[in-house]
Amino acid sequence: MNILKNYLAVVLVAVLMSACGGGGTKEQAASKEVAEAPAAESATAVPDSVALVIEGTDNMKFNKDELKVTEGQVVTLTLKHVGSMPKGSMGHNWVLLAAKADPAVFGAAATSAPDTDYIPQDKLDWVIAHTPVIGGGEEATITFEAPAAGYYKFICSFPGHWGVMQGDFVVQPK
Ligand SMILES: [Cu+2]
Repeated sequence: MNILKNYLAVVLVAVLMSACGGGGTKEQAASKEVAEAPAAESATAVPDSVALVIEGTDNMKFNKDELKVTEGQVVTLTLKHVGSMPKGSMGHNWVLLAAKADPAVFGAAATSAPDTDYIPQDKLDWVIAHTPVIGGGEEATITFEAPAAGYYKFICSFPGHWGVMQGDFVVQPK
């Protein structure tokens, strides 16, 4: 009787060991799937256009401090004023400045340009694109082509706003 018990125990161990050995096949299958993945990814193309939305608030803030696009893309940007204060006291615009522009100098000059959406007309070569000034509950959409790859600044040029209402506009190479 004891001999039979021992024999069964040996058989059981042998079965367990062969079950563990089977795990190797699964691991091999998984690593094969990983190796095939990159080919599928490289087929993804950059879209020709991109739509961006940025919000301005009654607290003098943009809801984003970075926007990213790819060189050559047609950019459709919508600025939404999600507050309720009027354009005269808490107006916002969105201005994309050229890389050579100095935001502080532009912001200071903008205060004397209320009739042109706070875009100083003697500094138009510093402006890549801009929306009009809007008030609470309003929105404005503009379309422009993304400039050359690099880092740009966007600001709101309403008097006193550029210092806090600003962010990076990143243009990635194609
Ligand atoms: Cu503003």
